[in-house]
Amino acid sequence: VTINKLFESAIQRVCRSFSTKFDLKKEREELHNALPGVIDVLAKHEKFQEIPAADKWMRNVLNGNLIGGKNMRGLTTVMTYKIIEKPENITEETMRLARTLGWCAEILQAYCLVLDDIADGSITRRGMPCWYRREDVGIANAVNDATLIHYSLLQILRANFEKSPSYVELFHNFNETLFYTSLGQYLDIMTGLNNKNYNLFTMEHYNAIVKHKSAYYTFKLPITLGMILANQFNEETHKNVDDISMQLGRLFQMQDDYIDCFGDENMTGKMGTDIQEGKCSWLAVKALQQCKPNQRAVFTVCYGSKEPAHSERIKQLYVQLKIPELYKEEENEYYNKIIQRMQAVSLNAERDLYLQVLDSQYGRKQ
Ligand code: DMA
Ligand code: MG
Ligand code: MG
Ligand code: MG
Repeated sequence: VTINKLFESAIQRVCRSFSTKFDLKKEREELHNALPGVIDVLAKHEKFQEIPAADKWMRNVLNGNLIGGKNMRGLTTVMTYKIIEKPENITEETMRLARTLGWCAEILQAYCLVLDDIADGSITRRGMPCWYRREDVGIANAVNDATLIHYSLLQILRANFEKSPSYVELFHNFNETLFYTSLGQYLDIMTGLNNKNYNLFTMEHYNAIVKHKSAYYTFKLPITLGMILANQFNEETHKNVDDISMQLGRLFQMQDDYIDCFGDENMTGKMGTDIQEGKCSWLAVKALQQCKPNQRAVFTVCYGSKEPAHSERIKQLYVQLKIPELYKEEENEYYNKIIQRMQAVSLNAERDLYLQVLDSQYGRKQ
């Protein structure tokens, strides 16, 4: 608790010195107000005259998968642009473009989540049934909807940036991010289907999973988008963005794994499935590091099983092994390490940006 408090006051001190303090609440509202306009460009497509029902369905798909989340990726995009851009260059139009790119990052996530929930056998997301489990959707639609969502992203990007010199670079970034995320999902899925062979559950393997499945699309993409829009994505910023995004991604996914097991469902809006699915989570890796042979035997029997009593047994084992305490410790250590890395950034605005992104993330329960 004292360590937590220490870090809290440290971040507050850092925050007070920000030259541009980003107002998350206000920006979230503005982001939301921009969504109908962002989606409207899709309706211009001639195909909707031929198939009018599809217009309504696509809006339904996008609204159903874009609303209700924290909009962290969208906000990070806008935050980056606003903090990095020279104040004299910020206009209503450039802010509209920043929010549009923010929504594109959110759309990329929506695409990933629709499929991730099917892959993970998840039940709820954002306090609702997962998209594939909704009565008016079902798995056949959901799989196809992923393609519709992906198309929307590319079309919105084209409608807004086709004539911009950065169109190709933006396009490339979305494409690469999707590729890296899918590589991460591949590692995540194949380790989950492990036939009780837990030799792969190492911290090195875990780091590779989370770097790919989480860090690129959650941090590197949104920050890169904001920097491209501000014309500030260059060799120097790239190195910082890359390093810091990977660290933030690691912290973020470690938290995601923790709340999958120990979080409050009313806060997270999602029921955990990592234990049942036999995922290579931070908790599982840490537990296997601490296990005595008899505990490892319990782990091997109960992990990756759909039996509720087995999941409970794993949670008990985590508590016995003091995994929550180890988690708090490592979270603080990691947080400290990231602050140190950020302090080494020489440009003031860029350093402020990273610290504010971290600030908007730390200690989350959702
Ligand atoms: C998230 O992994 C990664 C992607 C690419 C969606 P996860 O399955 O742990 O996410 P969640 O806990 O939100 O289902
Ligand atoms: Mg999942
Ligand atoms: Mg998953
Ligand atoms: Mg998770």
